[in-house]
Amino acid sequence: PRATLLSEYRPFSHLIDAVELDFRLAPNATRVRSRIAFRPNPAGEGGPLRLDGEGLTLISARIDGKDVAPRILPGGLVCEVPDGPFTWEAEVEIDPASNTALEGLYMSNGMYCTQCEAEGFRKITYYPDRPDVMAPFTVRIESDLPVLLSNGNPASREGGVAEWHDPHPKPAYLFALVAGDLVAHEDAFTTMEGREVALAVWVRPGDEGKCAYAMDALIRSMRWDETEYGRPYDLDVFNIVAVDDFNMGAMENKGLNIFNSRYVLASPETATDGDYGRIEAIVAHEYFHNWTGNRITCRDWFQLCLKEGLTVFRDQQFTGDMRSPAVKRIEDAHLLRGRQFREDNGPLAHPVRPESYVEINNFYTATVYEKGAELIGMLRRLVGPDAYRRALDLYFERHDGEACTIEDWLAVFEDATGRDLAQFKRWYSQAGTPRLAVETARDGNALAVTFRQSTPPTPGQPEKRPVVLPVALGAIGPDGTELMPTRVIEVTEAEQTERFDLPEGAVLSILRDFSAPVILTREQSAQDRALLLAHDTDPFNKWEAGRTLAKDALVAMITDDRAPDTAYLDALAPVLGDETLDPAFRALVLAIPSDDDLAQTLASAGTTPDPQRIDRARHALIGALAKHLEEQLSGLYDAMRIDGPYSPDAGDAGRRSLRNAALLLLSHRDEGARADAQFEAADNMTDELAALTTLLRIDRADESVARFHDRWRDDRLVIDKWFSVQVMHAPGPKAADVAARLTEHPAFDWKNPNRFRAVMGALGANHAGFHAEGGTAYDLLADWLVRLDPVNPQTTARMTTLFETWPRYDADRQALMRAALERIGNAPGLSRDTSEMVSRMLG
Ligand code: BAL
Ligand code: ZN
Repeated sequence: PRATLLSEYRPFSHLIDAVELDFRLAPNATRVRSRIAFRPNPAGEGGPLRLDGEGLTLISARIDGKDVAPRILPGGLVCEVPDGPFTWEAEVEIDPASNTALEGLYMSNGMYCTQCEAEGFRKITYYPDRPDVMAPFTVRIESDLPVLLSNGNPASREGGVAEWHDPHPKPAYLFALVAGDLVAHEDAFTTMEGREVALAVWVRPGDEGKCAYAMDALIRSMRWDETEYGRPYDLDVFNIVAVDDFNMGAMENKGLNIFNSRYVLASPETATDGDYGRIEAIVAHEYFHNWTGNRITCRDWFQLCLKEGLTVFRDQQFTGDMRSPAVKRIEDAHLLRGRQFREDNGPLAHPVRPESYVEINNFYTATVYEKGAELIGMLRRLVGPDAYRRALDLYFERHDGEACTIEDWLAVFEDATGRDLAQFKRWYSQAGTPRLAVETARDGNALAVTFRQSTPPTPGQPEKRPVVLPVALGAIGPDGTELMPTRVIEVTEAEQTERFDLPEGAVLSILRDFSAPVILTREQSAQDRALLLAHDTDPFNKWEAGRTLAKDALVAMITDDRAPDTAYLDALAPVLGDETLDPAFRALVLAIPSDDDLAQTLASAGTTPDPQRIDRARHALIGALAKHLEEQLSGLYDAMRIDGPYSPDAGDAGRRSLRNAALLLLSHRDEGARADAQFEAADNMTDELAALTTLLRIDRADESVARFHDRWRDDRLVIDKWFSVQVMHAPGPKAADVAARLTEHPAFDWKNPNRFRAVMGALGANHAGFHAEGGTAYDLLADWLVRLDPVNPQTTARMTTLFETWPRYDADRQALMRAALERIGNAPGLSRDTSEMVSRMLG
């Protein structure tokens, strides 16, 4: 199939003044009637009307009341139309019950629901399915199901017919419809403008007791967007619906957000602290899209980061405000390195604003989302918070109701601040992670710091130019006092030297708050790192110092068979014992870098990672840490215990995370005695699952695994966890067998994306298991992806990325991974989605 190119963008031939849709729902034969008021677009190029459509049976088509016979093509139709305004009417039939791809209108547990982003609306009716065509929608739904929902405000409800009207012009990808036997958890919100908004979270009967946290997160998001961005809500209702079968996390349809049920449903017994945190963040993310995505949308899908990068940045700010900004920043940087750096340093590297795609669903990536958010964060750091807010106000004022580009976004910043952003714009077009090497030279108290930036080549981009790097730095004295508070240097050249007046012994703390998404390389002694771990005033770099010490120790163990570095073990003790530090932060300091993280670190330093050696070294370090700190860990385990009812708040969650990090280490000393006891006594899923995971990690979990299943067999979201942890924490050589055995379990419903990911995603995440000798895990994953592709191309394509790291490994593993990819690539009738991914990975 032909690629779509950014350079070929042309406005659509027509504008739309109004859309009316009429649905008569039936599982295998839903009728959709459309009535669309078109008029010529003065900016368009004329010509016939071309509408997108896929898998539709056209029953009739009329223009201004007269039958017409459009030419049906693969992917749409073409019809001659009058020169002036006209009304298009069509009726089509579709088959939601057979729609396993979960795009367009489909069914999940007897309920009808939709997913239209990016190009699912064309599976519902013929339409210009592109984000720059915006229109107000009126929707009529006929069905005997009790709850009938669509976008906008309810207009009428009589018997089995409901009508909805959305006054805000929107692109088709924000259309949504839900019909089902659902129950609501209701609340209300009064906006800063005095609008009364009825709020509801709709779920399957039996789940209504698990909606309170999502509702609470929604209300806090609505308030936060008013106070922080001045953005009120703009309809009389806001509905959230939870769906079990869903490809993504959630979807921001106007006034009717549809969520994967795992990001809505929570109770203390069934959801972990991590689940609560993700629910809060995703509810906020989808709500924030109302302004950044819906009212101001994207001109074309190349501009996806315009709404996603900005909205991720906003949800990160929100979580930081609700919880701890320091902990949130560390978690986000960690996620960026784990997912986005991995993508950016492999065959799937692409710019934050790609310039070509075959299937746009393949570009909902960590680069577009998370690196896209980093670009917003850098802009804010460069212009300052006040100018950032002025620029955002101008953005909303200038572009409300429009479909925009990155050029529009940057122009707002240039106009609001007077800054020239021409060089900054390279961040949007240049793929790859910049390396920033730092060297220092001293002359008395004058410290010259030289920064050298370079970005390695990425597919299709052999040459790279310097980008703008805001580098936040400070300095700590040998006695631990701060000698230089944080200042931001703008590194714009390939090589640039800055001078500081700092006495002998001062230790620089560079890239504070992870101020730019780069790989920092710098020679620094273990002693200086330990000083920063003990005394840095910047929480990110304090954590980073410990992390770098851990990585250095591990790399020495992996490559030179060294013993664990006691300097690292000694440096940890005072931080763990510092009661002025947030327990959540201390838990992060105690976390050992993951296998994948180490593999990436080794690969970017030019060493081929050996998964078995990495796994052994990591285990050895954990054992050494547990032995060295046993008494302190045992004290922490007891001290962090919470008596009293479970609360998902950040304070309690932090205590649990430190306690459970200690539990994991202590299991190497007590043979799992504490974990066994905790597994039996836990009154919340965080502690129960942490205990089970700990037992799995020391390979003593058989009984607990069975008991967990018996306890939770009727809770689908908990059973997803049961599948996942067994594979994720299986000893490397056993992981593929465990996964294969679980795919034969009667509850392995492989057509459900959550369940499929619970097993296959976990296999990919078990580094030693996925890369175990012989390639059994590669083959198992490939077999399942070949099977899933005809059923659900989007999820299949997404999961092929588990192979994206193949170039890192030794020749044998490379050959096995490539062979697995080739086998997927050669599957007869392979989807466009998966075939694009495979060919990009094989190069
Ligand atoms: N727009 C797709 C889901 C999300 O990013 O919110
Ligand atoms: Zn989003």
